[in-house]
Amino acid sequence: ARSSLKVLVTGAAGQIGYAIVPMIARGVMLGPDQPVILHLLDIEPAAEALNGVKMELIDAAFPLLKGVIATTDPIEACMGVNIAVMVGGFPRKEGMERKDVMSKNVSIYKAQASALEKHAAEDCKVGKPLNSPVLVIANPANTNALILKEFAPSIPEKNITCLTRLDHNRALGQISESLDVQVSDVKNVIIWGNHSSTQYPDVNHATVQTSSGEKPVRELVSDDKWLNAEFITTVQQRGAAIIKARKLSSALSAASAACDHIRDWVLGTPEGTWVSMGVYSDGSYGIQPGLVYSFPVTCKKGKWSIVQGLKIDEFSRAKMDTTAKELVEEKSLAYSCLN
Ligand code: NAX
Repeated sequence: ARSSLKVLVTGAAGQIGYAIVPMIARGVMLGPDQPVILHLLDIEPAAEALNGVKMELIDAAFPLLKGVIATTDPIEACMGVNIAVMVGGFPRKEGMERKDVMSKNVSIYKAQASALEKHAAEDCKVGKPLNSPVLVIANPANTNALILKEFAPSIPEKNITCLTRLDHNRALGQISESLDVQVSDVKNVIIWGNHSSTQYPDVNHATVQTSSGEKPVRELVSDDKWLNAEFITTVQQRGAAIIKARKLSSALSAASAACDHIRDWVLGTPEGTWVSMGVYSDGSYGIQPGLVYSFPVTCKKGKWSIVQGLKIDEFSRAKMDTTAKELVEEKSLAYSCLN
């Protein structure tokens, strides 16, 4: 039998936590043959609720779930983990300045970086046998991931990513709705940049599988105006639309996207398909190194690589630079909070 993988979920007593733990325990993240042990972390005020989640996991009698640790101690939570899903963070509350939220989260990610670095499984640090994924979901996701990377220098930068797959999936969903095609027939949209409203959802390379072969989305959607304006803002503003409708932020879609992100990273993307991931920039597409920026990537054997050579027009260039600029500002704000 395969040995269990230890999966850390921080913020596990929260909304996304509640949606993602059953997915992981059912094999949605790592496959139907991979046993898992869940390490759930939250903070003291949520300790009782966290224990309730643990009780429900026991009650669900998931065959793949070989153990649950529920704790408020980051060291215990990080001990020996192979995969880390960082959902815990400080939410923006009414009347709070951007800088205040940033400051709270930067200190959380700085502290958790050292807990992970010291206590995660060796393979999390050296990138074997999986690439031992660390996925940051909590906002500001890109900048939290950057801080985690900076304060966990022995974890390879390639192992630290942030979630923009939800935005990617939202873009697929919008194309599918608009063309009335199956979402599984749409592929290769791109989310560039920050997981914020400056992100750039790009359809210039996206295609749809039709009965007469693969067709560019640009060819099938006759309304350029929709693609260049409303489509983009709908994807950018989708999180706000969900909050307005549900009075709560996205949770099931975020949890599902997080499973997609890790699954594709560990098990590989299908031939000819790419996905969007927030990764440490290597300067590709003129995006300055030192930012966690969302790029199109393919994954193989636990390693992601940025899709190279895509043609970028002027319209895209401007939008890619705008979102990069916001990330530069977030980075300096984050550092000013640390000083
Ligand atoms: P909740 O507020 O329901 O849950 C967050 C949990 O984190 C709470 O239980 C809280 O006690 C815990 N927490 C706070 N500080 C912690 C710490 N230091 N260590 C461990 N746990 C801690 O939020 P939820 O709706 O689950 O969203 C979680 C995060 O995901 C938020 O930051 C949210 O903004 C972000 N999102 C990111 C998305 C993305 O695509 N990247 C989309 C969904 C979501 O909005």
